[in-house]
Amino acid sequence: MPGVSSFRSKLVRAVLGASAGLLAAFTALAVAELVAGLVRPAAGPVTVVGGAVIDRTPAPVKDFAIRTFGEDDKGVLQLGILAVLALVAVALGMLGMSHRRAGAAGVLLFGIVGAAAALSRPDSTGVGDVLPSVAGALAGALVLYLLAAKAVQVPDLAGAGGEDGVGGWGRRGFLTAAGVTAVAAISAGALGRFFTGRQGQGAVASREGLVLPEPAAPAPAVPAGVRLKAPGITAFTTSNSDFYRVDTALTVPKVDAGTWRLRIHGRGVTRPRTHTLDQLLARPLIERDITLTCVSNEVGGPYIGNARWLGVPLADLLEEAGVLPPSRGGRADQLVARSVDGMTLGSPVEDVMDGRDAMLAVGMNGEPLPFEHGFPVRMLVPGLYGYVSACKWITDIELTTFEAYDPYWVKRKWARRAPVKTQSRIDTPKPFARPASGTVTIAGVAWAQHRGVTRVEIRVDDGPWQDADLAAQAGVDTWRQWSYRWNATPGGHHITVRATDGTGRVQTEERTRTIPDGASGWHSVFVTVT
Ligand SMILES: Nc1nc2c(c(=O)[nH]1)N[C@H]1C(S)=C(S)[C@@H](COP(=O)(O)O)O[C@H]1N2
Ligand SMILES: [Mo]
Repeated sequence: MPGVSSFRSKLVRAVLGASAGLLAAFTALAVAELVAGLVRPAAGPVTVVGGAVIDRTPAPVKDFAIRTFGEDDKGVLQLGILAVLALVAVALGMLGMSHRRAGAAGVLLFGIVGAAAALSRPDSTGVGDVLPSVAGALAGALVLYLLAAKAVQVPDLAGAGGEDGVGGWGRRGFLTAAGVTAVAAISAGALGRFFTGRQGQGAVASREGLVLPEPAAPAPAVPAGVRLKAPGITAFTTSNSDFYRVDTALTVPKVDAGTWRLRIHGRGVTRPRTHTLDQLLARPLIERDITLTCVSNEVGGPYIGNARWLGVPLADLLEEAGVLPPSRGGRADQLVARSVDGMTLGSPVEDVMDGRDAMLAVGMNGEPLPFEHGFPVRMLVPGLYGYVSACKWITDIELTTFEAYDPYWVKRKWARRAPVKTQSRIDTPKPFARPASGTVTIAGVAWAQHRGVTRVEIRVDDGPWQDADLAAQAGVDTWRQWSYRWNATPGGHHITVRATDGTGRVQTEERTRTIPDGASGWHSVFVTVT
């Protein structure tokens, strides 16, 4: 039956080719991981390709990813990269069955893509970044070449029939080669992970050993009544583990506090300086409750948190360096903060130096910053969205102008300047809840950082706006809880909220998208009272 046997041989060929391709790709990744672990943990293959993809993703798509996958967006991206890689590997493996050299060359080509991605990353330091991809690709190409050579000796392909003789050896030859490759690749990958982990341990130890000094200026006592008792309302202080996280880092930078440095330089800096962490900690520290918000937060969204931060007043450091704000004749209007992973964020020098509590934070809710939130030092400027102020893993501050330099997100069409827009959110009842009729507590938070919230109003359906009860105001830089006792009647109802900020301006009804400078509009939820 020639038809059956040729189908069988096609199937065997496909399976062998796919296996060879996948093993080659796996080996390439494992070897790259090993070399990255030895020379540069931040240049792991999936990390650099993922990073390059993130850099090139148009802002609306990135925004969509954050919205759809939330804080899982990076896991989804990594899975996506691995899936694409697997498909290409299968294709190259099949190609390798008939054209061994072409298959191997394809793997090498992929290595070049990885190397190019590594070089294009903003934190690239040159040749050390391409080594992992190049070494991985060489190993992968070699594996594909050798496995394809073994595979064609497998009986169903070599035409030796099902007899045991040569055919059995051919099959065993492929399986042995594949097994040895798999074990070697797994070992290389594990060793790479081990080296990467060991380098992170220095950073972990430096964080565990860090004792935060007492603040010279403790946070003002939080007035009684800042926290309302409404069930379901967002806590006034967000715990570190609940605090939202938004950044482009595929692997969280693990910075060793002992070797960390912050350089301050640029336009109008008459006394440029590089600070160590100990030098910063020896200065008088301030402690403040500050609410941080992401510009990608939709109306009613979760990307906001309020923590008690401990840090060095940034304006003082800048004054010492000779910097003047534009209003006092300074020549730089933009402060560009740069992180260890090459992210750049630009803030108005005027805002940083106008007396607000702009700081280089070292503590968050009584602990050293968690790695995810910027250990050892991050910047905060109350009143500005995170992407124009809150640089995590900061290592460099350059004074420049808005004219001269566009930071990362501005290059991607987000606004140069982005003060936080006045917003309010209904935390309870939840959308489509079915509360019983009678008294229903509507409650939530409102924020207008650095202007403060002075009024919150609730409207049910098309009824009149009614004043909500406000919690005490901790300060103009924090959000404010509110609640409203609603006499709920059976049926479907739309509940809408709006806030007024400290300048007397009512939150606008006009709906805008998050890009370019933050979402606006009123939050409303629909509930069915039973
Ligand atoms: N190094 C670095 N800092 C960064 C970012 C980043 O991607 N990289 N993202 C910024 C954005 S967009 C926001 S909203 C805040 C979020 O801070 P959090 O993750 O601690 O909540 O960090 C800012 N600082
Ligand atoms: Mo953000």
